[in-house]
Amino acid sequence: SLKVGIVIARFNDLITAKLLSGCIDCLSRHGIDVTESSNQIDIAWVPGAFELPIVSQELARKGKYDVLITLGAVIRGDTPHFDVVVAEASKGIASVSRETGLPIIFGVLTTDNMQQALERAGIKNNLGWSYALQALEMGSLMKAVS
Ligand code: INI
Repeated sequence: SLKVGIVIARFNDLITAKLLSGCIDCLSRHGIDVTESSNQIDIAWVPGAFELPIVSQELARKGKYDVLITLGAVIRGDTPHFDVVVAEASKGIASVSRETGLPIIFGVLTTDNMQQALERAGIKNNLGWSYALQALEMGSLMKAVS
């Protein structure tokens, strides 16, 4: 019965779209209705990882979701402001989670290059699957302890 919100960055969507498909596959195999008409899952696309916190905050405030998953990919080789984007995304997501009491999974890959990102998005292992499992665990745990 968990309701899951996914906030996903379009920047590096070659990678983030793969994370999303791993995520959806895992949620579906664990009984979440992932069809178009589902009321158990919503997906919001944002321009980049920097925008993940503000949209997560809006979704968290709706009170509709048991857990949020943020998906992004920040690749060091591509940008001199890697550290800024990663720091703002991670600090922002952590503070939204604490302030709203909603578990938010940090599914932002931070890699040195595209090859490492591809390996984590499906070539070797799809971390989107792991983020979905962590979301199911945290969504259930927070329901149980609150
Ligand atoms: N956003 C990402 O999600 N990944 C990146 O690697 C990245 N790079 O390379 O700069 C990136 N930048 C965009 C940023 O997240 C914002 O969308 C943009 O600055 C507008 O606020």
